[in-house]
Amino acid sequence: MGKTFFSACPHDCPDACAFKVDVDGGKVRIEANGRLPWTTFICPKGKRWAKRVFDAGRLTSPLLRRGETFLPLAVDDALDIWAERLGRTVERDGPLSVFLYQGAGSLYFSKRLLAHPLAELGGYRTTRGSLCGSAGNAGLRETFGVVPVQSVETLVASARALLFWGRNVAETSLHLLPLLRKIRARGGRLGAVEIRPTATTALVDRWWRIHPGSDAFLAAWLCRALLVRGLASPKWRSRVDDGQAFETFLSGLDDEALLERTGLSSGEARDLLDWLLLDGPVTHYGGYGLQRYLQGKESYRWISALAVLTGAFDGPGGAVLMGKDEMARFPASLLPRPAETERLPVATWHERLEGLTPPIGHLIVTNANPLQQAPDEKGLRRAFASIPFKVCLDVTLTETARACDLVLPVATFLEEGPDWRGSYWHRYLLRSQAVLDPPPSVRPETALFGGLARRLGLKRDPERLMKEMDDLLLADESLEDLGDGVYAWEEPQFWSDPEARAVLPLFLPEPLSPRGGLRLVTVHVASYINGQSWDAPEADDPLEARLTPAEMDRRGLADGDRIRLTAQNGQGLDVEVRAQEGLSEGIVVLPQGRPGLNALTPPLSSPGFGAPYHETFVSIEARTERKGPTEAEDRTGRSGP
Ligand SMILES: Nc1nc2c(c(=O)[nH]1)N[C@H]1C(S)=C(S)[C@@H](COP(=O)(O)OP(=O)(O)OC[C@H]3O[C@@H](n4cnc5c(=O)[nH]c(N)nc54)[C@H](O)[C@@H]3O)O[C@H]1N2
Ligand SMILES: Nc1nc2c(c(=O)[nH]1)N[C@H]1C(S)=C(S)[C@@H](COP(=O)(O)OP(=O)(O)OC[C@H]3O[C@@H](n4cnc5c(=O)[nH]c(N)nc54)[C@H](O)[C@@H]3O)O[C@H]1N2
Ligand SMILES: [Mo]
Repeated sequence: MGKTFFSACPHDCPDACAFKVDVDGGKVRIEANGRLPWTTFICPKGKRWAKRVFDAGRLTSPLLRRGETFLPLAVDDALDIWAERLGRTVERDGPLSVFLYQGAGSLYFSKRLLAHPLAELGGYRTTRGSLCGSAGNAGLRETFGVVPVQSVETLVASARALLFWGRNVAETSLHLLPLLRKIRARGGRLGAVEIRPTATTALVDRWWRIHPGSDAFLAAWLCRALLVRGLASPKWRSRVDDGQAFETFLSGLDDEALLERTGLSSGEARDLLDWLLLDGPVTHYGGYGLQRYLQGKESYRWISALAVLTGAFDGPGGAVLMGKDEMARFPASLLPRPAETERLPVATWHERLEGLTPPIGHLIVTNANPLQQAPDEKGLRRAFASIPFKVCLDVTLTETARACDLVLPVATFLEEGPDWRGSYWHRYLLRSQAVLDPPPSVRPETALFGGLARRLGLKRDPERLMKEMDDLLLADESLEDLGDGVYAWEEPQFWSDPEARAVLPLFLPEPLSPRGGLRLVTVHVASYINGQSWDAPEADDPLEARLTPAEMDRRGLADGDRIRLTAQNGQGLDVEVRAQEGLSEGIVVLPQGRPGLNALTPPLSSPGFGAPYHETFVSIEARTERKGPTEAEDRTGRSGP
């Protein structure tokens, strides 16, 4: 007889789906748990977890580096070594000699508990900002004081128009698609501002193609047009701090110069203006791609200003949104409170190692694969090599794990619990149960950090704290138990708050100047999440780059040709090339999340501590004669170590 459990997709995906997991004789099936109304189906990458837990590519034993190879060892021995090395480093150089690097591998709440042993030791160094949305969030916070929240329910019930600013929901937020059909069915309209045709531009009514990084200029042109024509929301002035200064700034701008930066003709821009003004409230639905530039924060400030002028404060359905804090209901009493921390920018921390006192002697990487997902692979490898002891906790032997001294396999969410997660899209919380036992030499991550804590004589044990967290959340009266592990929360809404206000921008960013070569734009794709591409259907396919047909002609390239991309840092990557109509000029597009790609991206930190991946420039060279690449290099499209 099979058994049914309730769980949740662990992915860093806005949809945060509720899972119903059936286990029968060791066979696992993952289905939609419709108690969460937006979980209408489970996508292939969520379903893959049912196989992934049994995949041969999974780590099943701790590994200790011995020269160029790894030796398997028992969990207890691995924890002894970890505790001994960590204890010795802290004793010699103090707590800040430990660096904790945590990524977005799993969004379960228990991941927040892992730092407790380090906090109890006195503190640690860690990253500041994220590889993901911190530039855009900084722009929203500067404008509104917070990252504004609009519920899915309000969007679906009240928005008359949705304008996607680069947000490619048809690949990256599939559970929104049925809701878009609902919005359309009641007469709502969909539009997009993009730099290339996407699955999302294919489904909206209208889309406008702009130059990369030019959203702020388009938004400024639209703001100016609204004010000059007297068509801005009549109430906007009462919700901003210095409307006069904003108007004065806009009155000094030149329409033609603004539009030139965007690549739109004045006719196209006026079409967009008319479209925004057709009727009813507009939600500006911002993406992550448009803030992966040095001025990503400013793009969000200007889209925010436009949202205020198009009536975001006027009534339900008007808004600007991007994401929100999926950890909002994590019990504050369980946050690690280290006496000391030092945060270094997530995209450039490794460049600062040399000057640090105390030096970093011990690196812990968990839920992250920076050697694949963070910029400047080569620089990071150099930094890793300079750190005496490095521990990586993961499900598979990633690029990052391979560069560490000790690798600890972790249990998956199906093998650990009860645990909880929230969403950066909807307002539900999900409680997951353990469904399976982990493989014999694999432990839940909280147990590994708990084992570390016990060996160091510490009291804050993450495994015990996870139980405390479960008790606190079960007793939380602000959560409504809907059954089957789904809890609803009446999340405070920003736009309907009468106190909510905005501070509008008073300058425009410098226009992006091309720095020679093509701008490399990397995008998220439907079939896998972030860097977790190892078991995706296309894992063995060559990486495919997209160029405009004109660019292909200029270079004498045909679909399927092999080319080498060489970045300004001298690093190269071999890919296949294919023409795509409708791409913005001067760019080459690749899917993110594949090994070797971030060898090309420079270590830059953008205002708000984001990672401006799209400030990467490459030259192209045809590789008709392929000499010498090994079969493995061939398959992954990698160009070298
Ligand atoms: N299936 C799947 N879902 C995911 C993810 C995944 O990897 N796979 N990742 C999750 C995570 S962590 C994130 S952060 C989100 C990302 O979600 P999205 O923001 O939807 O995805 P991106 O591909 O980063 O960027 C979206 C679009 O921005 C466009 N773009 C690039 N530059 C500009 C610009 O200057 N202006 C404008 N207007 N558009 C521009 C790109 O062409 C791209 O189509 O998706 C989440 N959901
Ligand atoms: N060039 C380029 N690079 C990008 C992007 C881009 O658009 N272009 N997008 C960026 C974005 S938006 C993001 S969010 C980052 C994501 O990059 P990361 O934060 O590194 O996230 P992932 O690659 O999803 O997952 C990291 C690792 O976590 C592991 N993992 C899964 N579950 C667990 C667990 O329970 N415990 C532990 N210890 N490990 C687990 C996975 O196996 C995986 O190896 O990538 C960024 N990198
Ligand atoms: Mo992300």
